[in-house]
Amino acid sequence: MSTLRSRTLIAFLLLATIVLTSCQQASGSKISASDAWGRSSPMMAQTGAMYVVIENQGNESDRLIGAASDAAKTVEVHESYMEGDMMKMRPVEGGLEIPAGGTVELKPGGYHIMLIDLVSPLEVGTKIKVTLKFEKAGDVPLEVEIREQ
Ligand SMILES: [Cu+2]
Repeated sequence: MSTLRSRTLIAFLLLATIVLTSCQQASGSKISASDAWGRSSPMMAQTGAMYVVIENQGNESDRLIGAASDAAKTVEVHESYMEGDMMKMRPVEGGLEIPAGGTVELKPGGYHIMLIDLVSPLEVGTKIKVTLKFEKAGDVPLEVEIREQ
């Protein structure tokens, strides 16, 4: 094989590798979660809330359809809304969309993960485990640090 031909072949293989790698990264839903934290709860509280930033680096949208934790009996995806001047909340119908290439921030006063029937109060400095469930990406386990309000 001549030097020129082998160089062409190497260049072709490199290019093929790059194309394949970038396809793999972009296909489907690619979910990452960061900055997960929970709000500390008073001693007698039955419920708590946690927040997280969810990013989808894939090329298909995904949905956060539920969550589970051993820190609470029931875990729901909630949204906050105003009724008059009262802030209320309700479960997100049909799951929370995480658009392709997009970021959704769960934060106080907005979307949050509701922990209902806490097993024990959420104490500052401790950590709980919460698993987010996505329609396409499946289970995403999180370590959630409990912070001051
Ligand atoms: Cu809530």
